[in-house]
Amino acid sequence: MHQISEEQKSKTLHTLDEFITALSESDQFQYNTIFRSLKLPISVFENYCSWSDKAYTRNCIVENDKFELILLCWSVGQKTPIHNHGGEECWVKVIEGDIKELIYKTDDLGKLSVVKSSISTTNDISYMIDFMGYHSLENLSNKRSMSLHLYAKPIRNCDVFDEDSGKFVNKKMAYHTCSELLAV
Ligand code: 2CO
Ligand code: FE2
Repeated sequence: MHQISEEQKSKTLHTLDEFITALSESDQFQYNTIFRSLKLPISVFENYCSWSDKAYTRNCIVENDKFELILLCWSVGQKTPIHNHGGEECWVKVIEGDIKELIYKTDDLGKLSVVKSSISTTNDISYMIDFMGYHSLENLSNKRSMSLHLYAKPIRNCDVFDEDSGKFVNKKMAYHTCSELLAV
């Protein structure tokens, strides 16, 4: 497979096409650098956003065997359940707004407790992987927020905490919208 050069890897990526090409042509260990090289105007995401009163929306920009790039759109007060990432790596960049992240771990009895709480604002990046625990994200802004999520590989299923039963259930992930870039 063609490898992108060291020079290309560290250069700022100004378009979604450049970003997607860099990911497609690289190995997963390079994704952290590539994700952090991204500098896109917010207008890029106008084509991908959708909103719901019921829950945050998952809008697929690109999905292939190697990675999944999705735009999450958060109305006021919306949050995720506590969940893991199906063994995959997860990078999150806040495109606009304020997002609160709580990280949880389970003890020997399976009881959940918060081990870290942080707030990310526009352009902040965070990383998550299952050995760090479970997490939940919440839109803290008093208006809509958007965040860009890179998963490698794509997350097909993950464990989601069911507040009623107090247990994790394995759930299949779904999109609210899918971009035509899917066909690329
Ligand atoms: N993992 C959640 C999802 O893909 C969003 S929280 O950030 O990883 O729906
Ligand atoms: Fe997550």
